[in-house]
Amino acid sequence: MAERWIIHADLDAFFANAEVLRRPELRGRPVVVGGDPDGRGVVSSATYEARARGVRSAMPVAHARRLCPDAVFLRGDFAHYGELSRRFRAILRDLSPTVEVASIDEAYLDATGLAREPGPPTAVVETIKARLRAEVGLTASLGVAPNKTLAKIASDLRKPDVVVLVGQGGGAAFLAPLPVGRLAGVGPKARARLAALGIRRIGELAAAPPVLLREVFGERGPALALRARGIDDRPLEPDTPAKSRGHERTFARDIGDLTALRRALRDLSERTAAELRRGGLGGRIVALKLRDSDFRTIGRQRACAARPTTPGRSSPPPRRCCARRWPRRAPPGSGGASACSACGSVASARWPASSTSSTPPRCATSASTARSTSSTRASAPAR
Ligand code: TTP
Ligand code: MG
Ligand code: MG
Repeated sequence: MAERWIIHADLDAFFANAEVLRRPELRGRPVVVGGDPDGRGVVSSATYEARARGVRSAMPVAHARRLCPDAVFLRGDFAHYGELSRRFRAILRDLSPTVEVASIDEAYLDATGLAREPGPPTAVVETIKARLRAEVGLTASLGVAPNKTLAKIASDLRKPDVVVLVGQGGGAAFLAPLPVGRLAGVGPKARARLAALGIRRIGELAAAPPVLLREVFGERGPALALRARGIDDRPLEPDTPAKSRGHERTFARDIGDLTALRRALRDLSERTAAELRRGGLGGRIVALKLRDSDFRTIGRQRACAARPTTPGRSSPPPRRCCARRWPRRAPPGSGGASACSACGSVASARWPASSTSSTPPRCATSASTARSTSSTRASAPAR
């Protein structure tokens, strides 16, 4: 059987480098893309020159400004990034019929059988890098490995502008020394629990008794144990629709007034619902995210009875479902937010309520990254 080769490509400092691309005078300078530099937005992306000074994604822009006062701060231009992302994906699709888009700047490509001789698909890798430079003007880091887990971790390991190869059968040894947090699905809470058990590296996780992993990760334990050993036979899922839609807003000043927060929540919910309607989508789970002035984030989510996102009905679910579980007193600086859901099969079947069409709705094709004071989000589509 042909050796399986998966390439994971992730553009380097995407939004920030996209800005440098159209303003060559910024090349070599620290550039930060995020919310209002004089306000309270968060950093979306920073060039590696800015990162060398400690600037990181999701950091408050004000903090980034303190670390790197001479950086060029820019607001995002999503139309520009969307066009570059489209060109990036087109190159990958030219090279393989099986491409899974994972986010605006990353995708997996199945390169199995594309190499002329046994061994890694070197020519495909070189073509991706060369075409990206020539046709998009950007660099990416590539992970080349026998499966998705390994390729994804490899692409992120030594950014920017590198290719990291994990050979056939080399997965376990490659992963063993890495911190457990590198594995998808091992978040801060799981990391803390594992650390308490003396497990910090992926190799230690791979060797942990199954019963212990089940205790920490529940049903996901066995799958995670396999991944920790470098085993992952998940196929690529080309054209997977995004699982959620949402909106968020960072307020220019702290808001502790619940009425104002509810108004903002309604506005965000309406925008999310309008977007779902435009796409012929429905939703089932409503999620609310609120961040306070100390940048602590609180999240709540709840499945609602299936309902179409008609104008009259789009706003109530977030409040009814989520407000109940909200902290009694909104913390100062908070922004309300919410809403997400997905066209789970029940919701899909009922959408749109007035339609005579028996075709289930099409699901979202992209989702924004939620990262700020408040957000609304709809998730979980099924075709
Ligand atoms: P990433 O690939 O995570 O980050 P990056 O491309 O800026 O940097 P690198 O890959 O070299 O580490 O995300 C891609 C883009 O998505 C990023 O340029 C901006 C946007 N983004 C956000 O808006 N919010 C976020 O929290 C993250 C992580 C990314
Ligand atoms: Mg990137
Ligand atoms: Mg990325």
